[in-house]
Amino acid sequence: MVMEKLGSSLQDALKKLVKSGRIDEHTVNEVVKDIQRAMLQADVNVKLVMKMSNHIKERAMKEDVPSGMNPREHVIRIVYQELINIIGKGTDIPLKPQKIMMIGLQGSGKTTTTSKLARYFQRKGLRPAVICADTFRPGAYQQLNTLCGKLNVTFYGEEGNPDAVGIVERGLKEVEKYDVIIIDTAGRHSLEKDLIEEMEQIHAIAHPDYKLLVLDGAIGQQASEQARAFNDSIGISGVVISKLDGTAKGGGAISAVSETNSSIAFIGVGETPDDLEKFEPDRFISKLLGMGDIKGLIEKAQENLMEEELDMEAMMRGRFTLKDMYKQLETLNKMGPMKQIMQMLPLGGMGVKVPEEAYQVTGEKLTRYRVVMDSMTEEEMLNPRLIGSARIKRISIGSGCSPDDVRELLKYYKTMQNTMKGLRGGKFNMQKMMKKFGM
Ligand SMILES: Nc1nc2c(ncn2[C@@H]2O[C@H](COP(=O)(O)OP(=O)(O)O)[C@@H](O)[C@H]2O)c(=O)[nH]1
Ligand SMILES: [Mg+2]
Repeated sequence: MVMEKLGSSLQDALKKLVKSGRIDEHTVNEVVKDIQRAMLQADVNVKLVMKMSNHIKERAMKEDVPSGMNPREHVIRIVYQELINIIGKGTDIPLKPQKIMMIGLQGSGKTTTTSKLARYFQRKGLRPAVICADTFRPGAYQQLNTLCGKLNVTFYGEEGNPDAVGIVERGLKEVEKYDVIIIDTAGRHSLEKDLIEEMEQIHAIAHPDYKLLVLDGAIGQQASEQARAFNDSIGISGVVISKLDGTAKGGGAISAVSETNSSIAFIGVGETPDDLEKFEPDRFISKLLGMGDIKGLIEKAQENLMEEELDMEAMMRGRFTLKDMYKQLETLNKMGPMKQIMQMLPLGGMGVKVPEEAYQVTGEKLTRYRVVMDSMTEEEMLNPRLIGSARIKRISIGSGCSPDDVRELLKYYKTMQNTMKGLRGGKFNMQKMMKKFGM
């Protein structure tokens, strides 16, 4: 998927900043070049890429690094803000009675998205009805009728009647008692004049509250031209990018959104009626930057970490003892599965590679680790280097575990200690970090 591909190249670019501790023009240029390459490969429009990278360069060099932020965080924050500028905050389609008109070229995913939306509103407790105004594509009536039938959604259409405008007029009367009325329109292979005219007529009759343009995530630069034409004609109130589950690079659609000053409402991630995701810019960009799910992390962190904040700073200073690890494991275990938590931490964006073993502590192992550690002396907990084979034997007997269990724990401790070392340059403090990103 686009996000992962573009994301991993952006992460690589940002890693360069880790190596160089301060911001100099050369490093910024290097990073920006990498970002440009990543975005161009994802099909983002050249002009847009140039504009964005110039902004990043200018701001990174000119703006003072905010106090308490290191140069790398400073640049990450700028990249984050510039991406938000391009991708937009997203369009929120409210959960209330309304009319929605679907527009877009043939094959973009309008009909599929129509059924997904019907399902979406249905799940939220609103009663949807769908009108088929596609009189152009053979089988359009059947396709939508079948989809609606499966979902138990009310459907209006007139098979064989070519008069799309009349169908909409009659359909609206027929389903006026429903909460959300979705009108699926016809596409063409390209932007033909008669498509635009028909769309304008339907628009004039239906007075939709929202006009959602469906853009195929796989199309490249034509996306902008399409979006412009639709926008000039009836206006776009939101965009759905479809097919982001496949190999689509998405950059074309993102460019179109930026160019027409519209914003994304949903993304389509599959062919079934449930494969629709409400667009959330934070999540989308967090993914692009490899910073994990920032929002989700905040929520969890607020619930759990407030009361027992990990002394990350002390650990960063190099004092990461077995005692710290014990506390850390307990806190993290309270928060949820280790892997999930680790993935939410912005380690990737900070250039820290978390070894796979760090993820593999299950609740069961945690219990065993605790038993082992309970048989250690305070001195050993604070200075694990003291633990040689004689002590391993003693601890294993005392805890009823095998010497291998003790060794495994020590090995795990070493891994975690190294990870902490990697973080040290970053002065990592979750809450501070989130504040910096305006969370
Ligand atoms: N994988 C995937 N396929 C999609 C998605 N949205 C639509 N499609 C497929 O794209 C094709 C065209 O979709 P359709 O809704 O008929 O497009 P329309 O001509 O704009 O109405 C169909 O085969 C759909 O199953 C999506 O999000 N993911
Ligand atoms: Mg269709």
